[in-house]
Amino acid sequence: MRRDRDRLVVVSNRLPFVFERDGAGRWVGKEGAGGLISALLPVLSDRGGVWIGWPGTSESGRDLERAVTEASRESGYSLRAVVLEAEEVHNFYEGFSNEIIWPLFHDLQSLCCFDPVYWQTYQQVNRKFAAAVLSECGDEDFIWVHDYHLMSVAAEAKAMGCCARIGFFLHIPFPSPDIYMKMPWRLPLLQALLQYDLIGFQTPRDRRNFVQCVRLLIEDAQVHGKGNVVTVEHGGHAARVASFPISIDYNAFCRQAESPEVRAKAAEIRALLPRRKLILGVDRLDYTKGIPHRLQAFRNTLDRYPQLRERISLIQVVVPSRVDIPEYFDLKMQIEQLVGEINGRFMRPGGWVPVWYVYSSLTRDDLLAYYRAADMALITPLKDGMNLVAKEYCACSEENCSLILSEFAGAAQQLQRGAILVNPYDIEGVADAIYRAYTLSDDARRTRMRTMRRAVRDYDIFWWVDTFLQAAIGRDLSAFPWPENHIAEPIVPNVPL
Ligand code: GDG
Repeated sequence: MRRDRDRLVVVSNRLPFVFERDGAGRWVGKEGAGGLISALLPVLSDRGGVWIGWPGTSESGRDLERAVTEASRESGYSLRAVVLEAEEVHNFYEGFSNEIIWPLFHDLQSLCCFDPVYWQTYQQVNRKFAAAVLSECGDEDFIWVHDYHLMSVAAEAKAMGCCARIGFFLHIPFPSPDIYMKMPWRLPLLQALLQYDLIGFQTPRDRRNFVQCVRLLIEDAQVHGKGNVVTVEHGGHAARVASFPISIDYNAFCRQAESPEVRAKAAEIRALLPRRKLILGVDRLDYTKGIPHRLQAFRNTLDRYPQLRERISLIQVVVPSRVDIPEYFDLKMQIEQLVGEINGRFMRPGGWVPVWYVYSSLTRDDLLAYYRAADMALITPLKDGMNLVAKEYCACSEENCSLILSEFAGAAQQLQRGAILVNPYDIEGVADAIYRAYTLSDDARRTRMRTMRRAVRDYDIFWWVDTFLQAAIGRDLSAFPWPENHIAEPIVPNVPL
């Protein structure tokens, strides 16, 4: 279908609405609240646009179609649902996406299940998304595909005759060649990615890993340029490759954190846990987040720094996710066993509880109240594309607070001059970092937090959207204001200020 304006067509695995049945059994859609949605909304309403994605259920029918149409009307942009059969959801989403790409790209290859059926279904489902793209957009539109579920959409769409420009952003890390090589379908997947016109990664490390894989696997690929933006030519097609660190709506987070509701809730938390420093961890239940390692590090702090007993408490929020899958259920058991063990060993009856464990998803106000109440955040994923919780903490906390951050989170690249960087596998190193954050002077904490806030404020989610779209239209980005530290490599842990 041809249109007369160059609209933005966003493609992601899930639509930005959650569809659920109401009390009367009718489907209703509720708009999600993520940063990506709020950043893309102005562009979608200004240029006009479509969001293509799976509605999150393998049921179909008139009532669901009606709910999608109503959601479109409410949102101000069109929604196009891609219907998936239950078996497709199993093999494409749970299988290829979450049992292969998710663990492999987070360097956890031993958790991968390389079932050939998963790959076949992945291609089939990517073809379905490509068909939806083709029927929705014209040659002048720009198509922006998101994340690891949809790496083959451009290849499939171009094979069907699509001439529009297509960009892709990978929200998770891209692994080093040693790890990527384990993928049985490493070559066709890389070739498919190169069909995009623009390929965006979170960090220079991810971009460099990708380019190294291309050089190793595709002999005749030509790589031009240096610095953050390079061009890969292969088979008569040129793909631009760059890194664009995603961020948050900094001002919106600051505003909400200052609201009377959030302040009151934060005061309540502090009143419940008085006379100690509060350390906060907030993670979705996932094996990449390093929650057991973190609890072991906290236990190690209490062991090796007994003077901190009764002076610190860890608030660990775990947001439920995929507990029907054995690995996730086992992880939950492991976390709860460690929490029980630490509390059983160190707790003072009627008094101090070392670990406050919250297994629940939170309202935005409650989440921000934890950010505001905590004296330090302990964010130690084993690997993470970016980690927005780290940036949100910087926007919402008081100024004299500290961030202890895994050097394997994408956010470490930008926050390295303010955060205390740690190797999450190094239990004693993380324990020492907790002690260091505890003993840091007020001045040092403020200076570090100000540095991090500037980095998050100056390169927020709107900068991210704008820069990606500028790159997509071929703008010369060499003079672009890239974040400080974004080009410099490698990360130098704990640079003194
Ligand atoms: C991918 C990449 C990359 C969490 N719990 C609650 C809640 N949250 C919100 C946080 C934050 C978001 O969810 C989680 O942010 P992550 O950065 O961990 O991202 P994911 O969406 O899981 O994953 C990641 C990201 O994409 C963006 O590119 O950073 O590396 O894996 O915004 O605030 N929000 C509320 N209640 C909760 O309980 N309201």
